[in-house]
Amino acid sequence: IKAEFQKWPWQYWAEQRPTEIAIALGDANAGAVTWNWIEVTANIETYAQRLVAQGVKRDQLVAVVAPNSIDVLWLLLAIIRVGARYVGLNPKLPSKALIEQLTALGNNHIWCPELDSAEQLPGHTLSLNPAVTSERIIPVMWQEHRPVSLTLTSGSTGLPKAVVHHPQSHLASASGLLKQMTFTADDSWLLSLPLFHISGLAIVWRWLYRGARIVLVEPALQQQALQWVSHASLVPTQLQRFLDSEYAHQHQLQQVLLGGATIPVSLTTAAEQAGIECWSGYGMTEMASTITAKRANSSAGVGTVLPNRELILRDGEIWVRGKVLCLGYYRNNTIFSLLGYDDDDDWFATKDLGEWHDDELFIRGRADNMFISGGENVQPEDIEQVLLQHAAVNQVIVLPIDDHDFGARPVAIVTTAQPLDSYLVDQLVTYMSQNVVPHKRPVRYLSLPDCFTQNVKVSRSDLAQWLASQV
Ligand code: 4YB
Repeated sequence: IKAEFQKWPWQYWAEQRPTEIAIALGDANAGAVTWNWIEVTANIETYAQRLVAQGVKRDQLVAVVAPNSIDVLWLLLAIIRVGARYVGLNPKLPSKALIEQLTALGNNHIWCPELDSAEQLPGHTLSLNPAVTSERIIPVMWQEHRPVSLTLTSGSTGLPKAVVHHPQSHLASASGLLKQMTFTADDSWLLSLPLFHISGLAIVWRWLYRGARIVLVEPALQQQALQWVSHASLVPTQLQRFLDSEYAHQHQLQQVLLGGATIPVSLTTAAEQAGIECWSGYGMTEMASTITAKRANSSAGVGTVLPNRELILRDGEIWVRGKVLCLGYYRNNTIFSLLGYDDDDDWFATKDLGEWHDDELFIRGRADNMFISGGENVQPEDIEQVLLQHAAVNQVIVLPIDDHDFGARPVAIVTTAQPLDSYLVDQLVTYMSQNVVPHKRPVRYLSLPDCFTQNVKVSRSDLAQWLASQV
C-alpha cells in the first residue's frame, strides 16, 4: 500500500494493477462499461491532450458546472494532469448566483453542458471533443504540493469560500480514514455525492489512494446502485431513503461513511440491522472531508480524531489542524491563509461547538446558529437532537422566527415518516413539552419542502428565506 506517490497515482496503478477494473459505469446487472488502470491512464492522457489543444495551461482555473458523470471524472483527472486547477460548481445554482461566483473566482475556462447560454458565462467554453491536430508532450510532473482543487463552501453570509487543496491534503485525508475503515483494492466505492462537494472529491482520492474501483451511475440509478457496491458515502437522508426502498432487502453494501449533518442513532441502528456497517463521521471542506469518525454504535457522538488530523476544544469551540488542512482560500487569483494573524497559532477555528464525553467527540452545533429567545440562549441543534429521537422524525432543521415578546422563538421544519397532520403535530408538541424547557419548544412545525432535500445539505440561510415567506 502506497502512502506517497512518486508519479501520477493512475500511472502507478497502471504498473501495479494494470488489468484490474478501476472504473465501472452504469448498471452492474445490464453490463457496466469498465476501464482498467491502463485504459484509465490512456484516457486521462487523451482528455489532457484535448484540454491542451483548447489552451488550458498549468495553474489556470477550470470551472466544471455539471452533475456527476464520467465526463466530469475524466475532466477532473485531466485538469490535474495538465497542472491546472479544478473547481466544481453546483449546476442547480440560479444563473445569477453562478455568474456571481464565477466572476469572483476568475476562472479561465468553463465546462457547463446543461446550460444553453454557456457562451455568456465567464471563462472560455471548453468542448469535450475538439479536434486535436497534434499531440504534444505535457511536461507536468506529479507534485504533491501543487494546488489541484477548489471547493466552494458556504458560510452563513456572503459568497461561498473557495477552499484550495493539494494532493497531499486529499491523500492524507484518504490514508487516515482508511486506517480505520477497511477499503481494499478489490472493493468498489460508489460516487454517491457530487464532485462539487468535498465529500464527492474525497471518494475519488480514496479510490486513487487505494487503487480500488470507483462506480458511477446515472442519477436515476443512484438508489439501486447501492446494492452493487461495497462502499458508499452518504448524508443521513440518502441512507434513510435507501433503507426505505425495495433495494435494501438484498444488497452487497458493506460499509457506509456518513457525515455532513447530525447522524441519528436510530438510522445507523436500522442500517446495521440491514447488514450495513455504518461509520459516523464529522468533517468539513477545509479539512478535506472527514476529521473524526467511529463505527456507529448506540451513542450519538462522532468518535475520535483520525490520523493526520488534530483537534482541540477552546471555550467549547472546535479548532483543527494537520496534514489534511487546505492551503487556504482563493480570492483575486491569490491563495490566502485561513489562519489568524498570530504566527504561533496554526489552529483553524471551525465555528462548530463540541464536547468530549468518554473520549468521544459530540457536535453541539454551530456557534453562529445560536439565537436568543426571551433572554435565553437557544442552540437550534440542541432542539433538533431531541426531535430526531422521536420515532416519526427523519430530519429536522430548527430556525428562529421573530417574536414580539421573546425577540425570537424556535420553529421546527421537519421531514416525517408519516404525514405531518394535526395529530402528529400534537404528538410532537406533547413530546417536546415532556423533554425540553419551555424556551426550547418549537412554536410551529412545518414540512420541509422537497427542493431543500435535493442538495448535499439543507442550506439554513435559504431555508430561513423560505420561512420568512411562510409567516
Ligand atoms: C456536522 C457533521 C456531523 C459535518 N454532525 N454536523 O467523506 C466524508 O467525510 C463524508 C461522507 C458522507 C457524507 C459527507 C461527508 C463529508 O465530507 C462532509 C463534510 C462537510 O459537510 N463539509 S462542509 O464544509 O460542507 O460542512 C461542514 C460542516 O458540516 C461542519 O462544520 C459541521 O457544521 C457540519 N457537520 N459533519 C453535525 N456529523
